[in-house]
Amino acid sequence: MSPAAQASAVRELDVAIVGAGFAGLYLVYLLRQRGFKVRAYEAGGDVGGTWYWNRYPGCRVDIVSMEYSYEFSEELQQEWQWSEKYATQPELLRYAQHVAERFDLRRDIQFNTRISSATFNDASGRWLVATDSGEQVSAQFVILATGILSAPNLPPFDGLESFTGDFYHTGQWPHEPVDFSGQRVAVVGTGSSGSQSLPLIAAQAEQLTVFQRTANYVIPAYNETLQPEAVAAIKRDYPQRRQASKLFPFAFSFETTGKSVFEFTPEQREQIYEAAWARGGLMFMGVFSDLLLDPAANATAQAFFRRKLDSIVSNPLTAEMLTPDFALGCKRLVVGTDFYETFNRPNVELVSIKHTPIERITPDGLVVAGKEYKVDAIVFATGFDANSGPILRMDIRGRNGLALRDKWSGGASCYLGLMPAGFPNLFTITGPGSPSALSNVLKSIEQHVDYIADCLDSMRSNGQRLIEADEQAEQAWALHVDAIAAQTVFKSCNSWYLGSNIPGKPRVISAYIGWPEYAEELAQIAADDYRGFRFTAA
Ligand code: N01
Repeated sequence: MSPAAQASAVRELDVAIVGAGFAGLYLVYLLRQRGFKVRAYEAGGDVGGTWYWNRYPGCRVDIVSMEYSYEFSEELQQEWQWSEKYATQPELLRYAQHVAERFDLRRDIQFNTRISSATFNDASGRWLVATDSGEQVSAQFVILATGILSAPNLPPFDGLESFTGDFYHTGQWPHEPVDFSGQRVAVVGTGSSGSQSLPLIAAQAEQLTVFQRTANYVIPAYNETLQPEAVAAIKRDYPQRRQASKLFPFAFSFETTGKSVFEFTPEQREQIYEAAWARGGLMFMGVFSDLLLDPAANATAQAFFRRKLDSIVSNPLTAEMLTPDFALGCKRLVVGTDFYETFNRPNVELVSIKHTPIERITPDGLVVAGKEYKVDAIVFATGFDANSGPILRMDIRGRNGLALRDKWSGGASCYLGLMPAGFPNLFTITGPGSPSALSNVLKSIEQHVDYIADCLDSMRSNGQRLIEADEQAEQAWALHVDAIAAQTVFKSCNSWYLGSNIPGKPRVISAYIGWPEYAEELAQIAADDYRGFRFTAA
């Protein structure tokens, strides 16, 4: 076939997968093993997703690596050696690359290829998927393994194009190391990316100015090198430990009293908080059973946090500025190292932009409240258009040409977080309305991929061609997801969980707070002949 004919030929697949991060890799592995003809399309130059793009200094995972890793292969989990409690981005990327090589996945992944559209053909019951280079793919199923945090958000700051220095977004970091030595650097944003990177930037740069809109809760990671004996102990009964971890809310293990704050005296509470602080990590917010449910309980954690912050930050005014003014846990806690200590350095300045936003960017720096801060480089740690963001950057059209953008104009919704009604045979992995970011996402990925693979198997053996979510089932699920969130602190502030970090985005909770019941419910739905889905025979 000539190159031109080759380019215009339509590739036929059983399953087109969008993305080759941790979800896409496991999809390629499992669906290929089950005999489906699959191909993954990946915008990046290699596997790894989040861990391919986010290469900023200090980038690492906030769930312990022995749990934030695949369990689908006992050989893999036995042979892979994590070196630290919380792996760094380079190690996580090497892990993804190892998985791709070990299971020979790359031959079914097309890199440097962005999917621009996917259109369902009502007559043929197949999807036509188009790449940014004009290639066309016909597939029975499309699975969006696009990740939760893969569409970087760079706010349209006035004058950015005039800036004469270098600027970076943490989620699109260069592949070569960036050297800030001798430079005046600005970091905009103090979520996980900003908070993880700024201690390292401060240690290198001549001057660091941090522009903070909302102070966040930063809990120490107390990262450490993993000891071989401790790793061996875990690996001795890894499968049982994995099972036990998945019975915890959020799908990873943590220490908790399992009781209300108010079952303890103030002195006992203080000791428990101290111990939780000394352990560090995300699940500080799980040390009492009601911290995420009861504002009064949460207030005790906030007060403890404020005392800690005051004891670390030497300038009281800076400590005041760094104090969050919302419920602990509402925005994702930041797991950091030396974050507060960094503000005691003489070369670090904190500028609050809470009431006086960045006015504009000039050739030499940033202007806030009429004052110009001159810098040589700007790091935008301004987050992501999460969850539905990467999905809606594609033009996806379902039954009768319905655009997903229109369907989701009031907020994203999928039945069980798996499939939007009106879009037959289109699945999402960790999609809107599934536990996604409010779980150990590696476990959520494996659960979704296993579930979808079983569903496709069942359709094949039952001679079914199409699966689609029932509109009413989807609406009922969305109400349920929202009702659960309304009982927690998660709707009490603005966060990317709600989409409220993106101007104009509908304020809808994107994650289902309900692991492990979620996995049990999905298993029951499958046992009830996939209740809430409709099938069409071949
Ligand atoms: O993004 P964020 P992130 N002007 O949205 C500010 C995961 N992650 O990349 O809070 C000025 O949390 C914004 O201010 P505000 C993790 O799940 C994990 O840091 O909207 N400022 C905020 O301070 C995490 O939660 C790790 O008022 C603006 C910051 O930018 C998620 O990714 C590491 C602004 C954005 O914070 C996202 O984290 C990194 C504007 N116009 C990321 N717009 C681990 O540790 C936004 N901001 C595993």
